[in-house]
This record gives sequence, C-alpha cells and structure tokens, in this order.
Amino acid sequence: VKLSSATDRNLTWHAHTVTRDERERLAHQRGCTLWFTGLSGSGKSTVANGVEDRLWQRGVRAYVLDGDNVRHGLNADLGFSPEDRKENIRRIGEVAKLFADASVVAITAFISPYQEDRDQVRSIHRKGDFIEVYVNCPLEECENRDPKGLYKKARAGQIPEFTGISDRYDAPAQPELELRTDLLVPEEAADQVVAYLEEHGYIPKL
Ligand code: ADX
Repeated sequence: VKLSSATDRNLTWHAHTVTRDERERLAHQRGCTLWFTGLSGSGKSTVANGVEDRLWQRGVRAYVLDGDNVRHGLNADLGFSPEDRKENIRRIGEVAKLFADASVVAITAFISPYQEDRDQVRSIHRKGDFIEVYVNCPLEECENRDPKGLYKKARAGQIPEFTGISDRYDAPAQPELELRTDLLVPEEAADQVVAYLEEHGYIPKL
C-alpha cells in the first residue's frame, strides 16, 4: 500500500490531552512491547502466554497478540508473500505501539522473519519501549516438533515460501533477549523474560 502524505490527505495530528506519563501513573505500570520472533514451532506463543500469565499474577496488565489469531481478524486479508509479511508486521507493530502507549505490556508472537521489518517496528517505538526477544530453537528441532504438521507439508512442496524451508529467517542481530527454547522448558523461558523486565525496571521487583 502506497499512501500519500498526511498533509495531502488533509490529516492533522491531534495531541492527546492526557499524556502518556499521566496514563502510566493512573495504571501504576509502564507500557512496552515485548516482540517475540522465531521460527514456526519455536515456542513463541507458549512462552508469550506464560509471560502474560506471570504478569497477570503480579497484577500487571499485558496482552498477547498472536500470529495465528491476528491473521483471522485484523490481517485476514494477508498471506505469506514477502510483501504481505511486511504489511502483517507493520500493522502489528502499530497496534503494539498503541497498546504500549496505553500503558499495557504488549506481547507479540509472530515469526516476523525479516530484520528490516522488525527494525521498522522498533523505529516507531519510543527508545526503550521495544524489547526484541529471539526465540531461538534450531530448525531441526522445530521440524521434529512440527506441532501443526506444517513442516511436513512444506517439505512435500505443499506450502510455498515456508519460513526456514523455502523462505528466509533473519536471526536477530542484536536482540535484547535470547531464549534457547530447545534447552529450556517454556516455564524457564517465561521466567527469564519476567526477570529481564524486573532487572530493567519495566515492572516492580517482587
Ligand atoms: S509472519 O512471517 O508474517 O510473521 P505469522 O507469525 O503471522 O508469520 O504466521 C505464522 C503462522 O502461519 C505459522 O506458525 C503457521 O502456522 C502459519 N503459516 C502458514 N503458511 C506459512 C508460511 N508459508 N510460512 C510460515 N508460516 C506459515
């Protein structure tokens, strides 16, 4: 989608009357985006949900945006071509940014295979608001797990442009956090994310 400039479309930006700081003071928490990236079957959704559960137990509002779910609604019009993945990630990035701005911990679980698309999402966030979490599980292990039977289909040539098989995955160059989900159980991985949020002042220490 190529859009003309905001001015050409007669749009002006409305500054909010209530500021972000004021919203955060009311919410007693700081918003941010926890951006999980990794191969299909690497454990993104499982760990993301584990983090949401842990935050909920501490009284911290969070919300998981998940690949398979968002693609049923907001992004139901998008497929898996490079252009569609880019647009998928762009829209999710904008939504996550709004959640973060509303003092919620946005947790996204999308393959988001291309570094440039993740960098674009980082660039629209306030500095420090975007936390890139590399869910690192080797392809062989993801393929062994194959929870949805998709790798088998992809190998059989039934799914074109499948990430890791016939489409590229760029491992994050400088993620804030890396989780080796072939070596950790999901509970340990979720604990590490919560520990990161604590150590860096996103959530209060217990
Ligand atoms: S992304 O690349 O645009 O970030 P997203 O996370 O939304 O992908 O969706 C990935 C999920 O879609 C996979 O877990 C899998 O269930 C399904 N899927 C269907 N086709 C493909 C494909 N060609 N490549 C990767 N995943 C696919």
